Amino acid sequence: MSEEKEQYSASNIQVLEGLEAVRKRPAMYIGDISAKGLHHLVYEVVDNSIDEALAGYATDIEVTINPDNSITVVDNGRGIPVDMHEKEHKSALEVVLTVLHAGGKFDKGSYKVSGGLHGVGVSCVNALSTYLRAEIHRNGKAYMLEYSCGKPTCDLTVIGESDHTGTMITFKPDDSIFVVHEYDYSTLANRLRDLAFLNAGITLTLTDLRDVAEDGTPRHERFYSAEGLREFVRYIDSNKESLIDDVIDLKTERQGIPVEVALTYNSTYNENVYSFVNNINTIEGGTHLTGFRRGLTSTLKKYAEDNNLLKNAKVEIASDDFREGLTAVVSVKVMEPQFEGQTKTKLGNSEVIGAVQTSVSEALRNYLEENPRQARTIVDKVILAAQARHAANNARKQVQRKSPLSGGGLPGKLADC
Ligand code: 0RA
Repeated sequence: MSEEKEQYSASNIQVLEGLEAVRKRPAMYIGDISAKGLHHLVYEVVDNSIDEALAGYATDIEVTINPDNSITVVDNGRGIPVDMHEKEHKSALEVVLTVLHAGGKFDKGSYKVSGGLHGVGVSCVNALSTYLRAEIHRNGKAYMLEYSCGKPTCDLTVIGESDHTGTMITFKPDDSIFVVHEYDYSTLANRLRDLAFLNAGITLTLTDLRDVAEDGTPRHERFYSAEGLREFVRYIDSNKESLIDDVIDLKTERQGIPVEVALTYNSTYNENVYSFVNNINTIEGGTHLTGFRRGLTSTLKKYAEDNNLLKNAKVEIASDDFREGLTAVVSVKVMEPQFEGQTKTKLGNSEVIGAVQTSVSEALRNYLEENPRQARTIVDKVILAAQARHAANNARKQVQRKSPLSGGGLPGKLADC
């Protein structure tokens, strides 16, 4: 065997061993093999198309649940390159579909959302699917490549001419690996809706071919947001009474960390803050959320003090008071995110605290100075929250003083024991 060929077969063996490892310990790669893991496969594929859209080459991403619970994801990007890589005897397409962590291999230095939570890429989806088919439209041609459980079942084949570019991936999750075999429409719809809000300007659609009306039309939804996070917050608060005219939208960048925040205050007493890192919902929060809270609290406090708005408050204001009735979405892009916590959805990068805090402080201060009426409304709400908290504390103390359980020892009945 020539040296080149030897290298080629060696790398092929590595690839197969890699994908075999995924099949042996799927949970290590996709979190779990329950409904969550099953849906995660779709997110891995969609995330690659989102990256292509964020790079400016794709505008539409279509997700279809097929009648057999296989999934098809189509984008109108450049199409994954199919030309043979000289040395490796492999096309970029083969690499993407078979090499673990191939996602970040191209375009270094961009915020790959596909390098996210599990960041395992399409190769894992391939390993965990009894069937995977990639159809690439590029160079005026349509190409096709198919796999079964990560093993190719054909060579890269030209299947015709094409007048457009894009990528289509169809996969059928392996029923012998997953304990749930059916896709849940709303789970996918919710994720695609989030993605549309988080990535303004991209159109995502979901079509369910298992659910077809009598007139032949399948269940279908389109998710698109022109304004992004601002619309996200409006959507979250759609049946709440807003205290300010419109959602505050802050978009900045610090230390190479793009930070986007949208926030509003409503008349409820609840805080409702969603945070995302590289499009991943960080339900456990983390350093970006800490930075946001610090920036919000210190800026509002300083604004209120500087404008002498606290003189009527007569109570001390705590940081919780700044969050009553707050609805916000915080979205940051971090080059090398460190995820921690029970579900690996807590951002750990310490440098993000300062970046977000400074970004939020500066942008929010500008907003407050330019919108004194809205600023006043927010500060009044904060003062009210502080007063309510003090009143509640006092009331509690009063009740406790009157209770036989407080102060002068145990009540009679228990005293003898
Ligand atoms: C690397 C290079 C190029 C495209 C892509 C990756 C690509 C990947 C995916 C995954 C899903 N959809 C995608 N679309 C594109 C393009 C290189 C070039 O054309 O110069």
